[in-house]
Amino acid sequence: MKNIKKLIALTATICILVSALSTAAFAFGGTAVGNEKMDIAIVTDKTSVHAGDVVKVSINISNNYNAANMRWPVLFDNSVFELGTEAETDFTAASVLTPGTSGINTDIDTQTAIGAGVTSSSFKVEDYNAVLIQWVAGSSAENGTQTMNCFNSSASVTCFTFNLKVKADLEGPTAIDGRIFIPSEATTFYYMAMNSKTDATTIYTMDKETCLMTFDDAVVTVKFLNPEIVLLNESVVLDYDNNAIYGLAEGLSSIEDYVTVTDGYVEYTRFATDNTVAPFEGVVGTGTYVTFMGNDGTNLGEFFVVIFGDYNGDGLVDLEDDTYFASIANYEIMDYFESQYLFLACDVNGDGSVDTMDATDVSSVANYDAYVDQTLAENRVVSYS
Ligand SMILES: [Ca+2]
Ligand SMILES: [Ca+2]
Repeated sequence: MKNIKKLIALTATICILVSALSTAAFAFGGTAVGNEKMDIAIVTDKTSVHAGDVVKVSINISNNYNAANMRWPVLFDNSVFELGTEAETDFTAASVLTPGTSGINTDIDTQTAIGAGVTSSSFKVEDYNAVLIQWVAGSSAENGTQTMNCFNSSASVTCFTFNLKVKADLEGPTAIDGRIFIPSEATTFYYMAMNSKTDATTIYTMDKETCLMTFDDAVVTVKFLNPEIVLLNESVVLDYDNNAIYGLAEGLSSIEDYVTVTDGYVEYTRFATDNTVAPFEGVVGTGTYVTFMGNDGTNLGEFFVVIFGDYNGDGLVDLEDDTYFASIANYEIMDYFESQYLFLACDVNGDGSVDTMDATDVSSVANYDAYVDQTLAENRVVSYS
């Protein structure tokens, strides 16, 4: 409700602004330059999610004119996403837009958001929900001159962010795509601009024909753990973003104590460090490729094994890996950049990069001073002392 009030307040602000501009010293006397354009990209902080996750949505904008007002109807698949509480939605206008007035209306239907004139059957209320974002430039005195804080940026910058929730009751097993977008057909955009930020008589408005706008959508894929795949140990992680399985132990010959398949089985092959497929040799190490199969032949999911610190894939972290890590630290081995599972295995301390710190960690393991706790998310090398 607060958000609606915010938008009503915004609308009032616009009216006041417009009337002040037209009745006082300000007037709509400006003219469009003729080359006005704006590019709007919707970007999410993740593209692969699970039911119940939160997705941070950014509206990134570049333009070539002094925008004094912007309004964006953002639609999203309502079968996939929902809005949380106001606190969870956490609508934020970036500091590049301040001082100014921003608001989000989260309690608005699709049709109202995009405009009643848009009759396209592509945007049915039963398929999409919407939020309406609006911003009005404020003014400030710069060197004694009243200046409107217009938005004008040739580089794409994040102007707004808000959160969407992936519905918690979504069920697989097939992955579902959810789309977040601004329909170019919308009639509710607001195109107020100024020739000069310090001259309020130069305000003008544009329309679709006089301001070219492009829109990039965001697509988020919701993936599901197939209920046939049963985790037997709470330390094991099926990482869908990286197609990796970890949280195992060193020296395993199978993963049967960690994961099982109801009415099915696990197939093993192996990826050598040169990324070629090789036969499984009874050793579960980095690069072992497990496929969870149903007895009816259904492929239920495929994952690379990651044993942190095991570069050569023999399932152990030892002196051989230490030698490889010395080469990695000297930039003589770079192939871990080409395979996400190998990168994960080489980032032993879990800080997001592969460097000398990981090499030092593996060295201390090779020298029997420490061991790798495969169940930890970071700082996995634990000293014996
Ligand atoms: Ca090894
Ligand atoms: Ca690291």
